Amino acid sequence: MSSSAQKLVIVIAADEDADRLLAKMTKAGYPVTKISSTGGFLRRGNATLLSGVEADAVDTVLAMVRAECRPREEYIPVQALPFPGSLPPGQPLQVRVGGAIVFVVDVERFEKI
Ligand code: 2BA
Repeated sequence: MSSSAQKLVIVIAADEDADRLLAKMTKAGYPVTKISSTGGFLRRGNATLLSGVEADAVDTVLAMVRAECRPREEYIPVQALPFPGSLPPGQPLQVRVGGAIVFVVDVERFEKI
């Protein structure tokens, strides 16, 4: 694999979506690593997937992300937040959950040692 054409796709997703995505990517032959992570705002467990792929495969991977990580809305009581004092009490907070946050970054060098 030539490192000049390689991209690192970083996907932060809900755990259950990430597991499906991981299975789909693996089945399609894309290498992927799952790291357990935690969102700073909700302090819920989520998952971070790392996948180093050729630049021309990025769109295919992103299509899989879109198919498996659909955004939805959830209403969270302010008291249930890990830092309830920072928001005024009142209506539950509407929060986007699911979906995915994706970063695509250039890989300067890739080595398998
Ligand atoms: P969390 O930080 O736990 O955020 C979960 C969801 O809560 C966010 O979904 C967003 O809908 C909402 N949210 C976050 N901060 C908020 C605020 N100050 N006020 C109201 N609602 C807020 P997403 O935006 O889809 O983010 C999902 C997870 O992706 C985040 O979990 C965090 O772990 C990660 N993430 C999002 N943007 C990131 C970034 N620029 N860099 C690194 N990680 C990021």
